[in-house]
Amino acid sequence: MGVVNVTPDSFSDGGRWLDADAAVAHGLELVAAGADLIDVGGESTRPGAEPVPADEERRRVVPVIERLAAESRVPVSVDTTKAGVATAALEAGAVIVNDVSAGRADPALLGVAADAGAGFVAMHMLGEPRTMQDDPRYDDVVDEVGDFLVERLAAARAAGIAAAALVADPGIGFGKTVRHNLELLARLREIVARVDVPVLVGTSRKRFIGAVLGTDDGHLPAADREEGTLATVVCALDRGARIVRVHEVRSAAQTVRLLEAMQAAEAAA
Ligand code: PMM
Repeated sequence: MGVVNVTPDSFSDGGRWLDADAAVAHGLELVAAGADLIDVGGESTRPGAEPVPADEERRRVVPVIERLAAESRVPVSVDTTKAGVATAALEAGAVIVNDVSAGRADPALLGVAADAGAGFVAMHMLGEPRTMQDDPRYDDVVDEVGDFLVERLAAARAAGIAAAALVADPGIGFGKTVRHNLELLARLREIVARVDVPVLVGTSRKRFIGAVLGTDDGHLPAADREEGTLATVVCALDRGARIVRVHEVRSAAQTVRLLEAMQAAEAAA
């Protein structure tokens, strides 16, 4: 899944694709580089981010989705927590709703996805973007994220979303310390085993990668987290993730192809 953020303030690429033409061109580049899905977002979910009004979010994403849906051969998802934005995005040609609140921020959103027959990504987040990194605590992060996902997937099915349209995401970086993120990745198999739907993982350029790789005098900047991202892509796919959400598709697609070749060789051995 390639990311197109039509926002002024996303942590890794904020402001770069705010112009619709630039965003569409970027999305098409990601498809050419091997993306099987394109995720378009108009509200930054970086830690501390303030919410964006629905009208503004709609104005950012709809023209981009319209053109990407018409001009690319891959499914387009909309990264939103708002039912109104999801409705407009689905009308514009999106076929998946990627909701970092898993249907909690706007209770009408699950019904919108159900009525449209859209796919739905339910992601775990502790708290909300404005406050989620304040002091996240868990007794057992893997168990608690798994419990949450099982509950939200049941809510999505109860709202009428088909089981085959669901995807679960542990929400790397959303209300988690470096240690929580590393543990979720290392023990991803436990989550994969609990949710009976494909698992999506989004680690791309996230802060915990900068924290692990940074020197004592500070974090590694987002632009320098590409190699670290690929290490997490290998880990997530090897432990059963089916979709990885990344900014740099070319290197991730190559990584996926090598992993698949090795898995095929292992199966044939
Ligand atoms: N991460 C971000 C935004 N949306 N959606 C899902 N399903 N999973 C994620 O991990 C995720 C997401 C934040 O990253 P960005 O600001 O680079 O888009």
